[in-house]
Amino acid sequence: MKNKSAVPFVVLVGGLVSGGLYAVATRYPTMPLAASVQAGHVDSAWNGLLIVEGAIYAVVMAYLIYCLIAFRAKRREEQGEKFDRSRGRFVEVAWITGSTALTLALAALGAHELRAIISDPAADIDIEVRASQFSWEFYYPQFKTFGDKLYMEKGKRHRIILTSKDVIHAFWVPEFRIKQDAVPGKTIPMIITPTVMGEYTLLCNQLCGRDHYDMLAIVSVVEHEEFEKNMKAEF
Ligand SMILES: [Cu+2]
Repeated sequence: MKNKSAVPFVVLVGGLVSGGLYAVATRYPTMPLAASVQAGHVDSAWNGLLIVEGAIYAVVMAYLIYCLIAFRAKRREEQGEKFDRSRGRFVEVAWITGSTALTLALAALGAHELRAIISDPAADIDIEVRASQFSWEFYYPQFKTFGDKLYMEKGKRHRIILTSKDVIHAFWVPEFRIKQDAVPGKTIPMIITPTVMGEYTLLCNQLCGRDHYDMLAIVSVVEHEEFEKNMKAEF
């Protein structure tokens, strides 16, 4: 059982390991619900990364198992069979070129999805989000309405205009996958397009003081009529 049988062994066992990983990953998803267009972009970059990492892990593990069996010592005092070094240079070059190409490809994938998230800043609804110790305040300039609940309309592009009154906070709604620091003295815009109706939680994701843990707000994604109705009164 030498180099000749390495390839079919690695393919078979690697296939089994990556199949197992795929089954577990799809059965037990690690991400919360994806409730925005931007979440789709983040998730496809994340899933692409996981698939490549899973495949590499499976191949390396399969080859490790192969080596344990193929080059084992027959008896305690014996040395195992020596590895055939004649193709070492080829393996080395292939590994380095392959992993360099792969790293660049993954960076390109990440850049592609990031560009889809941050480009085209045209928005339907502007929302000024003001963070302070330890609460959130929302202002809708088009409607001249204030509130402490973040209302969003399903399917519309919202420009979140993020500011902070005191220290650094961070805007984070896990279901939208967008996380952005709110920095005093800076105004930071970002686009969020919610796709699933429901209530979510906005969390502060930057340790900002004693009640940081309690710096939460309700995010409510609603249909057009309800959104308009809520904009008529302070909430
Ligand atoms: Cu905070």
